[in-house]
Amino acid sequence: MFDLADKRILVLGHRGMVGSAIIRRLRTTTCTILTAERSVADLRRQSAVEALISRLAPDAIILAAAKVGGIYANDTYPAEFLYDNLVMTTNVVEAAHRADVNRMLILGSSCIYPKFADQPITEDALLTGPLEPTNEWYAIAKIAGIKLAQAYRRQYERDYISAMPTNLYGPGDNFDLATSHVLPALIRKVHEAKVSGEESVTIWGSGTPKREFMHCDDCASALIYLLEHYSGHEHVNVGTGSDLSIHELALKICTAVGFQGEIRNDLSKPDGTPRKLMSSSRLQELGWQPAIPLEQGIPETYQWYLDNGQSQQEQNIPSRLVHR
Ligand code: GFB
Repeated sequence: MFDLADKRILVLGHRGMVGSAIIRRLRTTTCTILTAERSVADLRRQSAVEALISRLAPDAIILAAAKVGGIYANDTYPAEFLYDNLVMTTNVVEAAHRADVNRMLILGSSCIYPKFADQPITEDALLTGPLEPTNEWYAIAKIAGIKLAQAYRRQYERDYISAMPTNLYGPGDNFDLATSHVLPALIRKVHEAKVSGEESVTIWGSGTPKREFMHCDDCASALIYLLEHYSGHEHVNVGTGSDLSIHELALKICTAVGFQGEIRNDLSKPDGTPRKLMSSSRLQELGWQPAIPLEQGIPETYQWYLDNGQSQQEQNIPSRLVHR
């Protein structure tokens, strides 16, 4: 439906894990990839966003820029997670409309759904119950992204769509223990426990919550597929269709790292949502399937951490820590 050949595609958030994966995927096409450094355009400033989009005049925009983080960061910085994400999305959508950019893909998150939604979670579970308190701020901003796409589609006939990826991981992830998601955090913790000869590693919470994990390259592949093939009012879930408990994830990471110690639980830390397995049947019916299992993705991400993650820690790069 939307042929990428020779189109000008603006990727916002290209330095983050998902944005980088989107760039890798777009490089396999003949489109022209446009990006903007944060020093050139702070997406939280409307005039800067309007100037950027009218100057670049893209055919389509992928909005992958976001303030992201794990359960602790979401719970600790509610104002930033709400304000930054909300204002970036509203600025980009309005600026795109004003510049007559007719195609856009907005990224959201599986945390938009109610804390106790029926599993697997279908798209129509949106706004049917209370949100998980640790990430309701981020969730509200991401729900606003869905509604902005729908509102500009309805009032101005803009071909704007939104996609809701599940928990993502992969090369370029954030390994800072205070702000990261669970998978990179456990890679780092288990690696450090192994190197220092510890007898155990401690994971946050009970280990019983279940999560669905998707490699960022699978996510990028699905997102570009949607950009090419989907036009509609409804948002689309982007997941793998299977999940596992945090304890099971920790065991897989111990195997990949080669750590044989005990797994302990820090029950003072929150569990968050008990389960958020999404139904990705809408995406699969459109013709897309994931290709990277955890058994491949975890060792690959561990290798990336060994090659790059420790220097990321030393430099303490803020864009890696808080932007997708
Ligand atoms: O990945 P995570 O931080 O985010 O945590 P959410 C997932 C689960 O792993 C929680 C547990 O039950 C954590 O308590 N966990 C165990 C750990 N050990 C650790 C650890 O060392 N670090 C971390 N971070 N978790 C986020 C939302 O929720 O998911 C965001 O806050 C977003 O808004 C993102 O939606 C995808 O899956 O709970």
